Amino acid sequence: MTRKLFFLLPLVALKLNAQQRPSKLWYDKPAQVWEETLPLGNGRLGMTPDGGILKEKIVLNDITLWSGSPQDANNYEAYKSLPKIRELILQGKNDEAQDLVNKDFVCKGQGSAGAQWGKYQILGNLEIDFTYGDIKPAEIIPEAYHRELSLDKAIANCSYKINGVTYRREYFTSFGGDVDVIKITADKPGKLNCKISINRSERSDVRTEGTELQMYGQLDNGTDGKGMQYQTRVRTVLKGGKVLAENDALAVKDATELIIYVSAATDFKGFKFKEKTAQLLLAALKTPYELQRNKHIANYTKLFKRVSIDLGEGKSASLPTNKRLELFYKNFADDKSLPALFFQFGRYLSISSTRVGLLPPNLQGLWANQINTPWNGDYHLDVNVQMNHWPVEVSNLSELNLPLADLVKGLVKPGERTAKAYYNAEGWIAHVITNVWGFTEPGESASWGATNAGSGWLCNNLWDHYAFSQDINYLKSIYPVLKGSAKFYKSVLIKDPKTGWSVTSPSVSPENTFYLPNGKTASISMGPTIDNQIVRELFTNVITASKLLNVDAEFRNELQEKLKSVPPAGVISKDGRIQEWIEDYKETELQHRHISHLYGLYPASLITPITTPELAEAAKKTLEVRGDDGPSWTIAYKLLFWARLHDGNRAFKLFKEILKPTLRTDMNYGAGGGVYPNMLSAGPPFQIDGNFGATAGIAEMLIQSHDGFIDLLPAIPDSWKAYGSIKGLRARGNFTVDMTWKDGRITSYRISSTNPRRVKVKVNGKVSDIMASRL
Ligand code: FUC
Repeated sequence: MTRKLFFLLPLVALKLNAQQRPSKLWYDKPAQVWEETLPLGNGRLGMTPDGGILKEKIVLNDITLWSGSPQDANNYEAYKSLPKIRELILQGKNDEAQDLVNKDFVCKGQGSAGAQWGKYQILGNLEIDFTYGDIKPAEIIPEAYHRELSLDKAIANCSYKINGVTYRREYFTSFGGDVDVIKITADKPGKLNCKISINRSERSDVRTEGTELQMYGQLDNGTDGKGMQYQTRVRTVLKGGKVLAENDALAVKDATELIIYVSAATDFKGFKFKEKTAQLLLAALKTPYELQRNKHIANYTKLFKRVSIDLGEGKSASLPTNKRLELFYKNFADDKSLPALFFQFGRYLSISSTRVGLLPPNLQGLWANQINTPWNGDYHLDVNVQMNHWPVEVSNLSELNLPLADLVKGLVKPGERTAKAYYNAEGWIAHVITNVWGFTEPGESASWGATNAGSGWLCNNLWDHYAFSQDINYLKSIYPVLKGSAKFYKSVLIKDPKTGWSVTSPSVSPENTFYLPNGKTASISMGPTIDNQIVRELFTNVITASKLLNVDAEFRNELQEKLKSVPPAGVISKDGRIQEWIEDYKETELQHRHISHLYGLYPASLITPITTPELAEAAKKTLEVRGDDGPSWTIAYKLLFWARLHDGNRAFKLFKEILKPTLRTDMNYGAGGGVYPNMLSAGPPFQIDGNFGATAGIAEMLIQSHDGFIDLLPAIPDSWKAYGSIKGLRARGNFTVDMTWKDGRITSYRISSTNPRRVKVKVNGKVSDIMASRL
C-alpha cells in the first residue's frame, strides 16, 4: 500500500519553479585563457572552445589517452624489512622506520615521476582561423558578442556581428553520435571564410586525405617508446562555398554554414581506433544535424533532468557569469541562484566526464590542456578520486559510480601481488596513487607513498552505490573486491602493546607529518586514525554484505572477532581534537590540507552529532584549528564536514570560499583555492574534485541519510531559508526525495521509491515513520 504525503503546496508548483530558469554560464567576451573556456564532454570526448573571433582554439580530449604502460614496480623483497620497520615504530623510532621504508618499502623505479607511470594528456588543439572579407584583423570591431554554455542542453555557443553579418557557432560533444560537433553560420550568404587546422605539441603527425584532416600519434610507454596510439579525423559539411585541403589544413571559402565533425579514439584496451574514428565520422556525416543535436540533448537530459533545484533568484542573476562570481564573493545575498547553478554545473560535469563502461573522472575530469598535466592527471586515492564520486549518488546520477567500481576491480589482481610483496599478506591493497595501468605499489617516497588507506577508502565509494541503490546484483559483483580488501587489513593488523588495539603498520596519515617527542619529524606511523576508521567501516560493511548474500559465515565471524580490537572511531587529544595518529603527536603544519582523521565524519558515518556527540565536538575543534583555507578540494571537504556537523552557516561560509574568484594556475599545496571564471575549481591549478566536493556539499546541506533516517534540511544556511525547492535527490535505501520549504521549514515533501516501504524521516525537527510512495 502506498500513501501520498503532506502537502501544503502541490508538487506541480515545485516543478514549474525549478524549471523556469535556464541553467547557463555566459560571458560577453571570448576566453582569454583556458580557465575561461567552456568545458564540454560526453564521458569520453572533451572540448573546451574559447570562442575567439579571429582564432577559435578548441582543446580536444579523449579520456582514454594516457602515456605510460603497465609495470611491475613491486619490490618482492620488501616484506623482509617489515618486521624491522614495525619494531622501530613500536620503539618510537618512527624517523628510523621512515628511513627504512624509503630504502626498502617504496615502489621500484621512479614511480609517479617515471615515464612508465604515464600521464593523462591533451589530445590536441583544433584551431579555426577566420577572415572577414577585406577587413584587417586590427580593424575588426565585433558587436554584440555573447558566449554561453547551456547546462540544460550540454551545448555551448557564441555569436557576434561584424560588418553587418551575424556569426554564430554551436558546439557539442555528441552523447548520441560520440563525435565533436561544431556548427558555424553566417546570416548573409557566402560570408564564412576560415582555415581549420589541428595540432599537438609532440607525437603528432598531421595530414590531409582528400578533404579529411587527420592527426595520428603514438605516446611514450616509458619502455620502447611505442605506447598508446590515437587518431583524430576532421571533416566538414558546407552550405554554400567550398572546402579545399591546403598545407595540412582545410580552407573553407565563401560558405554560409559550416559543420565540423571531429572523430577521435585511442587504442586503449585494444580498441580498433582507426576503424572506430572512421565509423563514427561516417555515421555523423550521414545524420542530419538537427537529429544529431536532438539525440544528443535527449541522451544527456535523461540524466540531467532527474534533479531540479531552486534556491531563489537575486539581482545579479542576469549578469555574465564572471561578474556574478566576483559579486557573489562580495555579497552573496544578491545572487541566490548561483549556488543552485554551481550544483547543477557539478552534475553537468559528472555526466560529461565519465560514462558507464569507461573510465572515472581523473584529477581534471577529462579536461586537460597540456602534455604534462599537473600530478599526471591521474587518480589519487587519498581523497581526490573518491571526492569526484561523492555527488553522484545523492544527486541522482548513480550509474556514474560504476566506472570507478570497474577501475577498482582492475586493481585487485595487481593489488594482491603488492600485498604479498610488501606485507606477505592476503587480499589486495592499493596505496596512494593509481593510473589506468593498474598501479598499486606504494609511491616513491615514504612521506606520502606508504598510506594504507587507498584501497579501503575506495571500498567506501563502492559500498555507497549499494547503500543508495540497494542493487543486490551489484553488491554481488563488488563483494569479492570488498572481501579482498578486508582480508588484507585483517591479515596486516598488528597488536599495539600499549593499547591492545589491532592496527596497521607501517602507514601514513595521508601526506601529513608530525613531531616525535625527540623533536625529529616523521610521517610513518602505526594505526593512523584514518586507517582505524576505514578498517572499522569496511569490516562492518563486509559483515553486512556477507549476511545479505548469505556467504562466508566463517570469515564474517573472524571479522566480527577482529573488530573488537580495532580502535574506536576517534580518540580525543589533550587539547580536545580528534587525534590524527595513535599517539598525540603534533602535526608539523597545523593547517595541513588533508584532514584524513575526520574520514569517520565524512564520507563514513562513524562520527555523528547524534551517535557520538563528544567526537563530533572534537571534530569541530579539529576543523577550527585546521582553518578554512586550502586547495579547493580541502575547502569542499570542510564544507562537507560542517554540513555533517549540522552547521549550515559554517558550511555556507566554506561554499563562498570555494567560489573565490581566481586566475592562479601555479601548483598549490597551501591556502588559495577558488574558482575560475568558467566555474571550474582552482586548486590551483584546475582540479575537478573541488567542483564535485562542493556539489556533494550542497546536497549534504539539504539532505542526509546516514543516521538511520532521512533528514530533510539538516544543515540549511540562513541564506537559503526564505524559500526553496528541490526535486529528485536520492537517499540511502533507494529513496527519491522532493521537497519545498519556506522560512527554513519544510512545507511539502514526497519520498518515493521503486520499492515503496516504510522509512524514517526527520521533518522540521521531528522523526516519524512514514510509508514511501511509488516512484
Ligand atoms: C594530493 C593532495 C594535493 C593535490 C594532489 C592532486 O596529493 O595533497 O593537494 O590535490 O593530490
